[in-house]
Amino acid sequence: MFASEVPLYDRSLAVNELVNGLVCELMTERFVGLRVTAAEVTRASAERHGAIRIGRPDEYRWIARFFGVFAMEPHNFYSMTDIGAKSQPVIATAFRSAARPEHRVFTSLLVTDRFDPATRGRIENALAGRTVFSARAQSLIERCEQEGGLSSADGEALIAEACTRIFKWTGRARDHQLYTDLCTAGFKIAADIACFDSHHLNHLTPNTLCMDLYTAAMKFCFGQVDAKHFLSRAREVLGRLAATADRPWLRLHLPQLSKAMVDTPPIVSVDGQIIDRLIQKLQQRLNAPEFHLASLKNAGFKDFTEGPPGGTPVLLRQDAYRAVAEPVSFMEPDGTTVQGEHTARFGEIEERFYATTPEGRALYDACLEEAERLRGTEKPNTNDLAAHERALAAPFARIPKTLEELVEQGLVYAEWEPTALGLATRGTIDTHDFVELLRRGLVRCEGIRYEDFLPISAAGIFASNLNQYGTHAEGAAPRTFIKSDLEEIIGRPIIESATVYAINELESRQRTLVALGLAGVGHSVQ
Ligand code: OOG
Ligand code: NI
Repeated sequence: MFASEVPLYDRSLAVNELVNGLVCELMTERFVGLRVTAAEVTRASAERHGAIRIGRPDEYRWIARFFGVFAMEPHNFYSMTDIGAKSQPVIATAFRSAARPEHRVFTSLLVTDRFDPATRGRIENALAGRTVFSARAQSLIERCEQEGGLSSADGEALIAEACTRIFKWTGRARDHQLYTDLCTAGFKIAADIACFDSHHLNHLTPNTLCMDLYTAAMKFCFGQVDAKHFLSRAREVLGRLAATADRPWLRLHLPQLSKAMVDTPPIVSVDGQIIDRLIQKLQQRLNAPEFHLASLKNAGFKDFTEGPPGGTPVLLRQDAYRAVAEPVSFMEPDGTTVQGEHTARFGEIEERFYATTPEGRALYDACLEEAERLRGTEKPNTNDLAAHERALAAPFARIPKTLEELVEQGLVYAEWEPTALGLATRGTIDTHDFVELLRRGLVRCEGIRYEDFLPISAAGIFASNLNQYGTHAEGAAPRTFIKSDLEEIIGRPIIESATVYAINELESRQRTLVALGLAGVGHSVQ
């Protein structure tokens, strides 16, 4: 549905799959004997999240119940209302499976008390008249809740409601005057919500195995950088990846590979000629007419990647090509139609890394702030990606680049297990300090992947695509929304993912101590 709806989306998926295919080929050179099938590349390239924006609290509750049918539960409360210059009048949570968090939907709710009373009234009035969930959709959701599931046919019917109605882009909107007034007043996000009749998907975000190569490839396809720049950037990025990719990198990026497939292959250094050959092959493919995105209607690629710089494996990196103006027919209150356009749907991409502990997150936030401060008011050359990378290196230097160091410094969550050596020496081990156990080779750990969002990055994405860097509240006394407000709206508790990451780590430590015979009285888990 989305690829047929959104301009350039299918091409961006294809570029990403080429990039991911190349990265996997590079890995088979570095890890001798590693095999990654085409199907595994496709799976690694699939969508990881989507975003929708909701207008009314009662609609938001229906959305929560809808996702409940798919065992997707609300995780974390995000408020965009108070994050400085990039603020937006929305609060949000993300619906995802707690057990299998591969896919998620970032779901925003417009908070109308941020607007002056007259504007607020017009927005609420426009929203009052719509019915996004048909009676059929509502009854299917209710049936699922009452009976603990749906028949296959009912499940299909609900999915059809989602694809043909609830999340469908129709190209039709209402009230061109309200739309124009909201956009002119700087409330494009409100216009995107209030003047449309569905919770149209704003974006769907595939997973990339190498953000820096993907962004360079897209900028090349858009004609923002020339072939020479692309080649030198690709060489730099892949050279670094070839030199640093280790087993934790493989586990993080290709979690579907078996343990044996990750643990057994010897690691060798990759010849520069091999890298050059791979890049030439990629460039040849990108030269095909279908990837000449510059010749299609486009608004180019976003300036810089949000999140940590490349090589700093924490949290989440995100980037996007900018939204293209799409034609919209506005139905007017008097029955006439006005032709207009709307610019909102863009092409995001993400790459996920390790979930940070509170200490790790505080360090990340401090580094980000430092980077912003250093950037100051200087206007960077937006297509000099290498220069941007150099500028981020210093402020982010304090964050270690390997899983081992991140774990040793307590900056990321990990799951632990005993090694064969650990089990063999059970009974003689004289420490239960995990860093020490790790050093002695008695335990091993696997980083826990971050499955959530970053409000500052999200605001950066909102901002660049609305072409509007934040809004300020015009309501007299806008309320500060907190998690329990949204919980009340959706009628169920919002899961704190940080707690879940921490519990997963603690449980794995406990199991490991038991397996090593270290869980006796007087030993606390630390
Ligand atoms: C949602 C922005 C949040 C992300 O990736 O951080 C988001 C939106 O634009 O509606 O999707
Ligand atoms: Ni997104």
